Amino acid sequence: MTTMTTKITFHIQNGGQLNGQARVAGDKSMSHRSIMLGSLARGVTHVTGFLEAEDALATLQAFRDMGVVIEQLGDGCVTIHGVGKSGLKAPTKPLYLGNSGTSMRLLSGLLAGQDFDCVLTGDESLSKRPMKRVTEPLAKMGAVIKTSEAGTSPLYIIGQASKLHGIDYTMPMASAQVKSCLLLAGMFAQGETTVTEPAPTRDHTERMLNGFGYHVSQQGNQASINANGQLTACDIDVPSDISSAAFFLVGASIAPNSNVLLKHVGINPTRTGVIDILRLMGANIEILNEREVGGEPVADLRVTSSQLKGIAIPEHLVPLAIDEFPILFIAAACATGETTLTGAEELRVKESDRIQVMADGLQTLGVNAKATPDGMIIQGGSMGGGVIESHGDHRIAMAFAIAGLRANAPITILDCANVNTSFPQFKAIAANLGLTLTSQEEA
Ligand code: SPQ
Repeated sequence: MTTMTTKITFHIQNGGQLNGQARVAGDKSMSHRSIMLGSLARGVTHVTGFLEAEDALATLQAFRDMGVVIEQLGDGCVTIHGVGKSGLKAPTKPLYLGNSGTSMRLLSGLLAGQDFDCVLTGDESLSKRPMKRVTEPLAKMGAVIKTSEAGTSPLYIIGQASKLHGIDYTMPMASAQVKSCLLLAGMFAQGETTVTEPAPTRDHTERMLNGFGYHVSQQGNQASINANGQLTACDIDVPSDISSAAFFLVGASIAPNSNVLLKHVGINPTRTGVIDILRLMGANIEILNEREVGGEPVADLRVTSSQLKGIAIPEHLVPLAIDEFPILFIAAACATGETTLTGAEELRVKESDRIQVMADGLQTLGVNAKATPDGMIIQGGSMGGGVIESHGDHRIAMAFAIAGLRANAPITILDCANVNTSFPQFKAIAANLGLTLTSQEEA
């Protein structure tokens, strides 16, 4: 177990191929939501495939801090003894949410209408991320939340039990976190809350609420909810996270003589932009054994090596692949020709500025990559080695680890401890499939 102050450095021996099969970590978005909704349900919810990584565990701890009994039984099995919609208790200390934007933004909505006050805090990166996108629409619903002047956390939430009211809100950006935050607040508001999104975003909150028997109506780009429902405990099987699988979809595409089978991956259509983009680039990805598990589509994915080609990434795919751009930029660097990304300014406010940090890292490896305000232009070609600063962003660290498969010299990646926020088994699975990765830990 690493501590928050442990520094982890990855060393990647260049070259190699990926072969074999793997079941990657459970879906992070669904794991968060399973704890939130299971806690508010009546009865006992059993979760399998839960992501036991720092972000989802921060959500789990927050609910324990609010009096919910949650048992971790090992191997992704979690039992939640739901307390009902009005059963949460005031925490005795600030709720610490680590690196997790999803925890903070969804909890701000869920907690705005409680009969107690609370404080939400996070690590250095989370404390810099924009929270006005949730606090402003929540204020329109009657919520009282204090932030820093810049609109960042800590968030001081003054509970407004029975005082919230529904709103009709059109989001200025495509964000599943903002949508989910407002739907969760809407469960405690008088009247109807309707959220309109400018482009489709992940709909796990809507699907899971319906799975718990809480009606959310969805029409086109609108989702509506009111306070008249109750959540009834159910069993949840969390599939593998396509955002974690994406590292191997790209790895096996760019490394010669590779053939990887990724088992039980969530292929919700609001998450599969990475497959669509890679296929447009010429990747060989087969979707096998499609099935539905607990209201979410799941499949096995087979990927084999291919010569990728550069493309102009269609903007409508951007929100459907929003977390996969760090690894897609590596795919672009290995492709023939130019890849351009536009309409992705949201990447600048993730765990790091993923446009700038990836452009800097690619340039370190000798790739012609140019950051633009809302995306990147990458000329594919060869990649060298070097030392990469990941800025503590898990997806940057894992993306450059995979780049090692095609680099012509070793790559060292600094500040990799946060890989544990979303994919603690990354190193073991990557090594098992064929990546030569060693890590060094320092207190
Ligand atoms: O939780 P966090 O830190 O915001 O995680 C990220 C990630 O890369 O893991 C974003 F940095 O995923 C978000 C994602 O980008 C998870 C998420 C969700 O579960 O609802 C939605 C997306 O964020 P947004 O801002 O587009 O709503």
